[in-house]
Amino acid sequence: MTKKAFITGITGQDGSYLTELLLAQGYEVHGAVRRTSTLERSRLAHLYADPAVYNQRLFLHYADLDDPTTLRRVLIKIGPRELYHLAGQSHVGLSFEIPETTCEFTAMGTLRLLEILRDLPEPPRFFHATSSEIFGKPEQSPQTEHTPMAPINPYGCAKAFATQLVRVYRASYGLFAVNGILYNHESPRRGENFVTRKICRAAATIKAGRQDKLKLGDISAQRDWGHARDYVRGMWLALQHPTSDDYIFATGKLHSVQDVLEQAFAAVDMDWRDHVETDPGLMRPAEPLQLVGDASKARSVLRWTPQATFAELIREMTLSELQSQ
Ligand code: F7E
Repeated sequence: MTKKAFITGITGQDGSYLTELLLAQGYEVHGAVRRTSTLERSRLAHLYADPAVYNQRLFLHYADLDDPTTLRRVLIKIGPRELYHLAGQSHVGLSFEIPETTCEFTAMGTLRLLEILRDLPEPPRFFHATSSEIFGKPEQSPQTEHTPMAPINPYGCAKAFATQLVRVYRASYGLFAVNGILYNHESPRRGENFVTRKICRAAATIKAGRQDKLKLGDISAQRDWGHARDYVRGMWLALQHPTSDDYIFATGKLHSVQDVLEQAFAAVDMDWRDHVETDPGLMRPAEPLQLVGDASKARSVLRWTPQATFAELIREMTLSELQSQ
């Protein structure tokens, strides 16, 4: 029988890579899309345009995290075996501007899904894409699945709430529910307001002579950056394991925003120092400290290892931007 998967956030970076992986594995893939008049589906455009795939093995449904009745109806109709919950307001800086919307979708949206699963006679295996932002200012570095949560922004708080609820529903109702604690993961499909894409895009546009300056916030900020394609493979592996648990997905290596600048501008033979300006408006009220993950558990239990290096990732992103100039 064909395996069916359902994805919230299918039009996002991770949703598009996961869709490709699942289709390659022979799955029938269903995704929830928001009811908006402009349909932002560019990351799925190549699949959408393929008559052998769209509406044959890939199906999109109007459903949203603030509309549980519709979600329930769609899930009952499809009967997926696996559910990947990737949707939510995922921009940390923006979460300071729109904290209620962030909590509504990221925290309450997850609770609503868990409540639906709890009622289903045969609930699907559930993957929750949570975030290193739950650790905020962590007591230990690198972090493990046992590091206490200490979020320092509205997004991290919403993710911490949802992460703990996944644990509660797993323990209390026996749901097969996984928290994937994902560190920053990027690709040419990353949203344009995240720092790696912003930098790689600017490097290519400056190279093409259509931009001169790039405004950034704190370039000393450090993150553990991996490739999104590696991380969606981890999501899938976590749902194939016989039991459900929490897993860190990370490279274990810290780099600064300045390292991203160096790699991206080197890929186009330029010096970033000639083009970068600091904009105090892009500084965040609070910055996490030393968010770097220890993925030993995913490595030993799931046999997951990230393939792409930081240098390969930033180069791939910058060259992809050059091509679209
Ligand atoms: O910022 C600094 C900024 O917005 C990275 C999301 O996927 O990963 C992501 O959250 C760093 C921060 O990602 C600019 O202050 C400097 O220190 O690319 P970002 P993020 O906040 O780490 C986690 C794991 C998630 O879960 C999130 O959903 O870069 N930074 N200057 C800047 N950041 C941005 N966006 N723009 C700047 O101009």
